[in-house]
Amino acid sequence: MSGLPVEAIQALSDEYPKPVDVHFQYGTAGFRTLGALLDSVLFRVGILAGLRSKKLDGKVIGVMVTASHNPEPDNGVKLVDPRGEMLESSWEAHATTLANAPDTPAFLSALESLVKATKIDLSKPARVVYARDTRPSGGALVFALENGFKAIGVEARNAGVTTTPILHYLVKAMNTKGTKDEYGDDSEEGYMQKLSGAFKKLVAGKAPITPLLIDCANGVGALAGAVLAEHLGETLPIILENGATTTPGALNDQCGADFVKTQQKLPPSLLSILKPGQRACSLDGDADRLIYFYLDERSQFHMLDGDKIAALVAAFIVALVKAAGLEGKINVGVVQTAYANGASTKYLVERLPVKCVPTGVKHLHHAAEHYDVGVYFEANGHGTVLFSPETQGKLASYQPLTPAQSTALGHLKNLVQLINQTVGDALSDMLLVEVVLAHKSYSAEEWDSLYSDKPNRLVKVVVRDRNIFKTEDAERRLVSPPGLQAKIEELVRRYNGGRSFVRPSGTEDVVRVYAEATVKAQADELAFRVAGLVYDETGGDPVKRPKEFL
Ligand code: G16
Repeated sequence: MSGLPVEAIQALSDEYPKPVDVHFQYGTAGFRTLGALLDSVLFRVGILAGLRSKKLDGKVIGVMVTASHNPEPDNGVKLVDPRGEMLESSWEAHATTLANAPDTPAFLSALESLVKATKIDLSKPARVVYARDTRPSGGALVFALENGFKAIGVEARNAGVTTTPILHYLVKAMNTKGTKDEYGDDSEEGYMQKLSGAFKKLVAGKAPITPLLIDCANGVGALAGAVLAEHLGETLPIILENGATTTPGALNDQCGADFVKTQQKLPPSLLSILKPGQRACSLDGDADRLIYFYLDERSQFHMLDGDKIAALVAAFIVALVKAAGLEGKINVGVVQTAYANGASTKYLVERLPVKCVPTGVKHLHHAAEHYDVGVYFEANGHGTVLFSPETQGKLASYQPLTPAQSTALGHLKNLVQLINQTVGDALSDMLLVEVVLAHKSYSAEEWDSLYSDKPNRLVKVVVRDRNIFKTEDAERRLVSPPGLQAKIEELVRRYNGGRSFVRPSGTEDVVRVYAEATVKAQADELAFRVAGLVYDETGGDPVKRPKEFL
């Protein structure tokens, strides 16, 4: 026996039986499915988080209860490692194994195997900080999680209802507290002060910023956004919209970053509110994604997605590095995924090193760590900028030769404070965008004109088993089901400027199809044709075949 508190675990575990016939998977962003199915998973994750902390000598682990952009009835949970980054991938498999143990004896035996295989010293302390978003199912799920903590003996801190990025910040702040690398005060107030303080320094002396409208997706971003707005005061006037956090069914419904990105249109609730030329942005349900948009003078909608944010920010940082006299000493690179618009990739590769990796923050984050300054953004608005520890050291010790170099160096140092480097953070990214726009005196329209997006379309296909879809080459090619990739390529060849790929979602039970072409109608047609291929190839019910699939 490994010394696990078997009786305590057993007694509580029996209260959280695993639903029969459900297979759980720790996917792109943890476990995610209908909230009503997740009690047993949350209890088990409570224990897993405790073990992860023990394995890491009592370092604080984070647990976030959220399903982010998914519909309100969904919920989910993800673990955060001590530096505020996503759970180490080898532990994702352990999480999946534990979640799928059919009953308490099997769960206990899986725990024993984990403790043995990973050589966990159970006498070590376990410390966890946890939070949840505003979903109605969150309270009960947190209760199950707390019982998991109780079963294994975790010193747990409840961070309440907050955004995913604030939880990541807290993990890093708690683990660096009192060290020379202290990330910030380990409280929401500390987070707000850090961001707003850096923002105020960065826009000092710039022309007053016009009001920014924020669509909060009726989620937790509305709560954090209101606090941030108070800290920012006049420096960034904010108008919060879609803040109905307690209205049943409102979360992510017809609003939020995922709606804007996938529908490529204004949330209906903003139709009579947004004025032509005014800047606006959407957060998602847990405020880790950001999409900007505006209406031109003819009231035409224009979207500025994660790719546009990457282009804006990367160019700004490159210019600052040069102005500081650090060109050649600090290299800036960009990380994207296959969803990046072809025009954005073209724009970026002409200026910087660019890498393409599979979907999922963890892949982008790790790739970005290889650059001195790594800018990573998914087209869906997820992203941040990482300054490597060596780069931060260089910035700290560098002696500028001129006042202009000194100013640029100061801006770079303040950016390090402004940007939440633990994970993509909609509020921090929004401040970053506002800083760049203020420095460049850009309107949303001028920013938009950096390059023109290629027309594109994203379609979801519901299939019987999305696990049969396997990809390679950073998800740009399918290797399974056999033969399907060749058919997709055959179709793509018929479209001018065509590009398309297919991959299984890691957060929803669907397969995603992306297509681009030179003309919008052709991008739509290509996407629906590929979706039709995917549907038919996988034996979809002909009666349920969506009529738009060609
Ligand atoms: C999560 C991940 C993102 C990913 C998105 C969609 O976002 O953190 O990296 O792009 O899911 O993933 P998939 O296409 O596999 O469903 P969020 O905002 O839902 O946590």
